[in-house]
Amino acid sequence: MPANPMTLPRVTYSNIAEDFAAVHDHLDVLIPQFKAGLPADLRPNRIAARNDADGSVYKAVSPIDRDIVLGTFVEASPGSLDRAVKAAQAACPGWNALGWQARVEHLERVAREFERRKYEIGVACLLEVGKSRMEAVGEVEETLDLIRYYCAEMTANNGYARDMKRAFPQERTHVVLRPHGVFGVISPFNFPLALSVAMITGALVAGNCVVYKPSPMAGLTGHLLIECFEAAGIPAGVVNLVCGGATVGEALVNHPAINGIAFTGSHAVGMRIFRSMAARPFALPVIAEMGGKNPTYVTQSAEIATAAAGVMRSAFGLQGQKCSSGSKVYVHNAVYDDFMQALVKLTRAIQIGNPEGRAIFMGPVINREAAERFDKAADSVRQQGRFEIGGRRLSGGLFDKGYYVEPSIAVGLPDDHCLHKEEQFLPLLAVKQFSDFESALADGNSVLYGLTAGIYTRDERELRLFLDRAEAGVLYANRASGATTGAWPGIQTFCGWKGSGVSHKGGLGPWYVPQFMREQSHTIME
Ligand code: UN1
Repeated sequence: MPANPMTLPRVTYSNIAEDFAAVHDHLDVLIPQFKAGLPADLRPNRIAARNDADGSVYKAVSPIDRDIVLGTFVEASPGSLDRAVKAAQAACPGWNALGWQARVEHLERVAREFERRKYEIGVACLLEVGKSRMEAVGEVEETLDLIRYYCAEMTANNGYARDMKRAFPQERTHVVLRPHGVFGVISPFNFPLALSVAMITGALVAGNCVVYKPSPMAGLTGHLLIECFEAAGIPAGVVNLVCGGATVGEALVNHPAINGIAFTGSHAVGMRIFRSMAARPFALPVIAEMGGKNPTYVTQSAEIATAAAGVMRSAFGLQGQKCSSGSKVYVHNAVYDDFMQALVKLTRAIQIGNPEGRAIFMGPVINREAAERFDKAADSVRQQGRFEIGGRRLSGGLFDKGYYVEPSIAVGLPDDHCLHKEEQFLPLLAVKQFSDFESALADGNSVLYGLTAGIYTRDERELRLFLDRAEAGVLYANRASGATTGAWPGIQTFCGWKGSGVSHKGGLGPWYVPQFMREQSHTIME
């Protein structure tokens, strides 16, 4: 008798030592079932809970194997986008008038619907992004916790309303955070569930309505998410789905009736959005998380096995396609040989292949463009340094049907090499040796980004220096499950400093939801 999926152990990114055999058994049954049921017919956009097929049609295939067709989607036409914004605008007064308690109840129903379908949606994510089983199921659990955490924050803060002091006995003042109106939500392919739902939930629970544009590589999960919102009875128009690429995204950002944008993606696109929103007659909120070049420091006092495990998992988990990926490691001279030996051993043991399989840790990179970026970066490593391991694309069999690359560790690169300075979003790790920890920290800070950073040390002074000086919003010490990855709602917060964010408040944390609101003070003479 198959296990009840609701009683299976929860996968997070960090409980790696648990026994997930029962989860795997369930997925063994579910994956072929889901693939067999993938609809070949068109998935139109959803505007005010109705189909809208206006626009050009495109077919999406799995990065695992181009023969797996995920579905046929519609790149929203300008008219369709306009209808979506207007539908959201029309739904705003009613959604806001419900009050925050009713909105929380609605979103808790969404969470229950999502929970009911979580493994199916996790499988969709695995097929659509090429995530390993554990990354995909971890992401559905993270998504669930995100909805519940933001609802709990709304409740704990009494809807962000409070009474203020009285200047006179007959004068009372009340302060309240109120929604802006219509938020455009633009999300990336790499965490199509968690990042979409985080931004949508933040906007909705605060009382805004949403026009949601998933990544063009993530229309399937985008549709499944919207199904959950609709099945949970979210009123029509409160959340609308428009698929498409940069053209649709730009039209959304530039639509005159938009009141704010929540975006997760590249620094270049995030800053373009930020600047175009600032060019409006008055400033509108942009909540953006924009990638990272996340360093890890392995000091002389590090526990080597833990450090190697954490660095390997953060560099190569999800094929290095996380904004939290650890793509640069600074290793003290005295432990360099031991650390590299341990890291290369773990890297060599990584199983790459079809992530439908139980033991696969790395699947494909997302598309041809990513594979070509890999080739270009690898060529430049071979010219200016060398690979300790990896550096090649894989070919033969399934590898010819998707874009599979080796987990790769580069050494001996010049300081200004792109692997030291720029986000690659690929399984490429650059290693640097150091003798002076303070200089290494300064070097690790000398990048555009400031998202996550990690350290392995048993020295209190080094730990203190790291916590005081690392210029990033998410810091980890001595973690085997991930040197720089694996933040969880309500546990870590996820705040991009410098080029990694614009609002300086983090996702997953207590100051996220208020960013979707504006303050109003009510003073009334009695
Ligand atoms: C991302 O890295 O793109 O902390 C989003 C983590 C996950 C994912 C964050 N919560 O690794």
